[in-house]
Amino acid sequence: VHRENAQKHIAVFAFPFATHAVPLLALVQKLSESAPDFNFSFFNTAQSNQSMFTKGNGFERIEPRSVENGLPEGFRIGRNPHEPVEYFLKATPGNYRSAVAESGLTFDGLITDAFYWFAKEMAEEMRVPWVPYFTAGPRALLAHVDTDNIRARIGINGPEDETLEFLPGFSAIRSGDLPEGTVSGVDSPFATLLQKMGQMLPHASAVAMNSFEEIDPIVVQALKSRLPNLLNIGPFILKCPPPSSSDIHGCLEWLDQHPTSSVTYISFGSVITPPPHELKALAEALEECEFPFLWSFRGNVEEMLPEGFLERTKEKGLIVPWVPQLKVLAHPSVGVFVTHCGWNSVNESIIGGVPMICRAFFGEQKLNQRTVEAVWEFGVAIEGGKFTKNGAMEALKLILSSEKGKLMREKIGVLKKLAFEAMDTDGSSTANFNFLMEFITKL
Ligand code: U2F
Repeated sequence: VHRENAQKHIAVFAFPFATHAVPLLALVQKLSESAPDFNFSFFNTAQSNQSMFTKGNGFERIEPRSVENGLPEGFRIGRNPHEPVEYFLKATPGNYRSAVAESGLTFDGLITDAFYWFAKEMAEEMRVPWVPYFTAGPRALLAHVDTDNIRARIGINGPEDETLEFLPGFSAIRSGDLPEGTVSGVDSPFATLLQKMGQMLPHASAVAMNSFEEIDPIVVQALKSRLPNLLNIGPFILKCPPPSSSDIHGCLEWLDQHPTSSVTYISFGSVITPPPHELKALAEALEECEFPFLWSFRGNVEEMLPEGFLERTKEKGLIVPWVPQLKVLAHPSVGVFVTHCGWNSVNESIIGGVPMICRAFFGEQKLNQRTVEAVWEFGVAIEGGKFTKNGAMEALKLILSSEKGKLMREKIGVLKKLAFEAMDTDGSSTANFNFLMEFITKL
């Protein structure tokens, strides 16, 4: 192929749901800053691209390109957040193939969300390397890479309390904690996607992930023996923090008015709103405990929280639709994070050194929750897996006003230090990022 200049071009395939595309774009942004000879095409749904490519954010040489979202005409988002994902997966990989063909471009490399196992085949056709980016943690990745092995050892749909001693680092993990689709719900399209991902990743050129080696050394070692060039490059948000403009509700100033480690921060990420009876139970617990709280709330507050709650707690609580979470968790006033255990939230809690109360919902969140509680021991899972008033009160008191809570804060402080060290100029994640950079620039 004749080229006009020495510019090389990399195709990037994003997964447009939950917090997947944001960290992938952050990685591409940093790669593009360090590799001026490269152009990037960011293939993603138009909607997801629109939410990220805002003017003035420094995305030179990264071209957003649209792929079909697969939604039927007139589709309206209902209560089930997984529905658009199912439609999208039906259109995939055809939508990526046609978007690449329509671009008319020739690419020198393929960087994709790790979910896209099919990119391996496309990369082979293009005769270029494939670098998948896994946006969750090392334990989830090991569960996916070893899915066939795990199924052979403990079967499908077996008892949920069997521990996984045979998997490195997993002796405190029970089969019921594994990511959805590993040994239960195995017939869903998503389970198939994850299984194929696990089978295909060992054939990638390198596998990048948003974590750091010191977080879970045994598991990372096991992954290194299974995957070529495993590159933990995170917590990447330290290298590429979100734009600082977003504290429109004045959360940080509000936090300034509270004593150290006193505030409960609550968020369930970008996809989930807990069911009404659980929200009510959590609200009642907050009201009775009288700890100050900051709540990033998805949905209609008046409708979903107990009658009169807002008025009664206005001195104690601040409820807003979105907060600058990284900064909130890094604020000294925050004492505990009530979370769904999405991987980005776990990373940010570690960066802030804030213990967690976990209420996992889907995907690999239960595995993150179990790891926080039983391996790292700097948080608790909510009793019975769902919010009740008593369960929430117990957990809040444990972390905010007991010796055990203090110990948890110390333990997460240790991992916080390791996270910052990994991202330091001579840290492991920096070395891994530099390796990735070199790999790309040699293309
Ligand atoms: C999916 O996760 P989610 O998007 O539901 O949750 P997180 O991974 O925790 O990411 C939420 C991000 O949104 C930010 C927050 C995180 O970076 O800082 N945020 C914010 O800035 N302000 C707010 O008020 C609320 C949130 C999935 F559900 C998980 O299971 C996966 O682990 C994850 C990564 O693959 O994606």
